[in-house]
Amino acid sequence: MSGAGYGGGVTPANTFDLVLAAGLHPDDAVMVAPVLIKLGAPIVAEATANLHLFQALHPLLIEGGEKALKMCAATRILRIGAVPSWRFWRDLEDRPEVMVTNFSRAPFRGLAREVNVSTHPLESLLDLPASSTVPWELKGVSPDLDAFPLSEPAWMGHLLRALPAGSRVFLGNSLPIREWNLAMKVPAEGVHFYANRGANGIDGLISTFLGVAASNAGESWLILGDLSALYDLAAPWIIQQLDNPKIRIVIVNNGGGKIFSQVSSLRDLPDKAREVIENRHDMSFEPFAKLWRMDYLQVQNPMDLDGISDGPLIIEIRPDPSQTEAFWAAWQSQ
Ligand SMILES: Cc1ncc(C[n+]2csc(CCOP(=O)(O)OP(=O)(O)O)c2C)c(N)n1
Repeated sequence: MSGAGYGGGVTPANTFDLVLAAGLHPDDAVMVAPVLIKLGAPIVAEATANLHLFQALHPLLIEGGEKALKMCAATRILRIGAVPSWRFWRDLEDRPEVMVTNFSRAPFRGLAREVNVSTHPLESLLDLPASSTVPWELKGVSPDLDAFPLSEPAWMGHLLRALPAGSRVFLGNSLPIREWNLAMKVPAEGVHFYANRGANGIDGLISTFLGVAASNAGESWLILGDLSALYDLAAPWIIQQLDNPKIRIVIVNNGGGKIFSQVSSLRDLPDKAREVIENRHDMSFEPFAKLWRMDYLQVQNPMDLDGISDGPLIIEIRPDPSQTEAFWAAWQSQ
């Protein structure tokens, strides 16, 4: 059951009351979906788990991410795929009584604690006679995006609705991943999600996306932050060599690395220090589009996403900062 670097012969638990899923290649999602359907436990999935592709799983997919997880009393967690980006996951570090069973392509626990954690190759999930007791109900929580239509999370919802069937979507490393997971609903048919995550996650984001887009016959969308875009300005040189450059690079320009404005330990620093940490700026990405002879569109309202050019296209979104702030305040107190 275990391979080199995995759980070292530990037999995986086989009863679960919650599934956390993230970072599954669409082919891996096809492999694990039947097991999850049979298991019947609630699933909190990130977009990159690609589990929305299976209609039979829709009743098990719980909305509201972090908020839903906060109200969750699960003590036996099945994690599938990549390490989840939820705070809930990191807090499991200090909850050794919660049993965590990982099935993943990477032989890492994703938690520093060793007690009550085991890790197994993804394929071995298929051999597991898994069962679920689901002794409690996990309620989904929907964010009220309509009340803040020009906030960053609401823009993720607008983009989700603009994706045609068969699109490949690549989510940038920072807030786009978190905000997309919050706004996530079942997208058009056959939309697949990919992402870069981790300590060096903003490095080469546009280049990585273009690699993912290269073999795609449909549209390919990248959704990333402004600093991440600034970090990889040379990437579009390859576009001229791609067979099917139906490429949309969506830059969510909030004027800096705004993920750092959400880090509680930084909140009390003087504004000058926060300005430096966030690398605040007021740059436009129009000259970037011009440099690489790409079309450019600065969208002001969601309707601007209708009937966009075939591309390659840079879409710059300037979310309304006061609506974004008001959204987060409302969401935190909901
Ligand atoms: C190569 C590299 N350097 C630094 C970081 C740390 N880091 C994580 S997110 C981030 C800021 C990203 O800013 P932006 O792309 O504008 O997205 P936002 O936070 O506004 O969503 C930085 C610098 C990283 N992930 N990768």
